Amino acid sequence: MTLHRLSFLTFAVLLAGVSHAHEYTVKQLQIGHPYARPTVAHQPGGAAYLSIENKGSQGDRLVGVTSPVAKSAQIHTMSMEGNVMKMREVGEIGLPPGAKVEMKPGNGYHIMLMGLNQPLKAGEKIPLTLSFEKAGKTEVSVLVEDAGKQPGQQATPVPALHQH
Ligand SMILES: [Cu+2]
Repeated sequence: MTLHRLSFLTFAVLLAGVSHAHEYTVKQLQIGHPYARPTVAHQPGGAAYLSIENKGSQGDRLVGVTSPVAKSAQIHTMSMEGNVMKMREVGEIGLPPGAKVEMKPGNGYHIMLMGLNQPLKAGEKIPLTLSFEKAGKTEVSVLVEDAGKQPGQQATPVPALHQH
């Protein structure tokens, strides 16, 4: 009976893990809905997005990202300079207590996947490891989502506009 109960609980926890909430908690950090945009064949890079909220009283920093699907991953920021959208590598994102960073296509931070081993296809999940200065490393699952499914958002203009 104990075993039965345990396996039911495990199942329930697994279900919760794959439901639409798609959230992760690492110490005091809450990571929400990691997703990426599909890429076309021969497109050298893709972008991934997620939110990070620091619910604790101690500051932290996102200091690195890696993924087995890409040769390297970088933290980028994107902003308008005049009429030109420019991206640059920032290396880290500061997370003071109470901070909430929301990555999204078209503005602000994103995670750049450079040198993709294969195109990112809608519906797939790719692993991404986030390294935090204090909370340490954690792996999240990034869902590849079609931009068309979210009205009001346009396809990400990557990596044609990249300026390194
Ligand atoms: Cu970028």
